[in-house]
Amino acid sequence: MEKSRIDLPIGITLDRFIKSNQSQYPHAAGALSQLLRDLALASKVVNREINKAGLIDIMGYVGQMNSAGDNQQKLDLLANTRFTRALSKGGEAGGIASEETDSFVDLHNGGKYIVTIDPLDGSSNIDVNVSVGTIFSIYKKQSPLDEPLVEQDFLQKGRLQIAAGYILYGSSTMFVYSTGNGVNGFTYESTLGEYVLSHPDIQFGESCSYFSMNEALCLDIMDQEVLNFISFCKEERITARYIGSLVADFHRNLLKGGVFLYPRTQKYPNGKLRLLFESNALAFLAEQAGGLAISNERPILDIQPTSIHETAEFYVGT
Ligand code: AHM
Ligand code: MG
Repeated sequence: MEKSRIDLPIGITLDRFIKSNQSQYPHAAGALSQLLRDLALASKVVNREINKAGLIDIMGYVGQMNSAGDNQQKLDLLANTRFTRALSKGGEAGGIASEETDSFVDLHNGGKYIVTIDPLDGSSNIDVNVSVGTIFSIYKKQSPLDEPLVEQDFLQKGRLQIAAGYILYGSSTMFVYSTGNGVNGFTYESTLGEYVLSHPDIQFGESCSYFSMNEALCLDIMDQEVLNFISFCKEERITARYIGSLVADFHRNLLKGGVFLYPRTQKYPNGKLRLLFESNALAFLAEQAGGLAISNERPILDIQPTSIHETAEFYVGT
């Protein structure tokens, strides 16, 4: 049977995998493990809601916008509620910052970890039965544990992530994460209600099979180098694939080899994707999988964020 990097067989459940990982660190108290389990549990609930979205009245817009100016969908808010509730009940996260809320939430429990999350990414695909995802990052709280959370606790370089991952709600549902020791992917087995290890020690393919970007933006792209790169991809006959759901686009490129681009445009002069909620988590996974993630010609993980909803141009892949 195939083995993962920490020598666990395909088919092992996420719970057992997390436990085995923890046992490699004798002084670990289990808080991170519990946090990961809380995220997995919430994702199962969200997965259930997404699967029945066409049958009950949870599709469509709420009629309000989030801080980035995106129209909020009912499922965006539902996912936000589910993850926030799971994390606050779980008690291991001291605070949460979500793409769907203006500011962070202090859970006032002395928890040593904080979570940044995009509860449901790919909003434009929610109502049309196309893959969407959840993206999360876990950091250590920087201020003293007995003091209230401050914004600065969330403004950490991506390099300081303790763990990061995503859940892809696609033709199957997957939980893919890393604690800095490789990337492992788990597929949801709905009859068991468990994630099981299906993609151990994921590495980017060496060749670049795909390039992914919204080509309708080409007339608005602000950097000639990006246009040159797109021309290069076309000259090399690299196949274009763009879903418009970051998790799904990233996942395909991770497994098959490819590059995702969201450059600076006239509409989004600093790029569209959020550093804390989207790019940093995927950059962490990309580096763990032997790929690269850059912004403004440097590793995106080295950017010092200055605000919670900050965006950055984003190039990630093989
Ligand atoms: P969202 O957080 O409002 O869903 O927006 C993020 C999404 C990403 O999933 C995707 O890569 C990108 O926006 C698509 O943007 P565009 O429609 O400009 O191509
Ligand atoms: Mg998003």
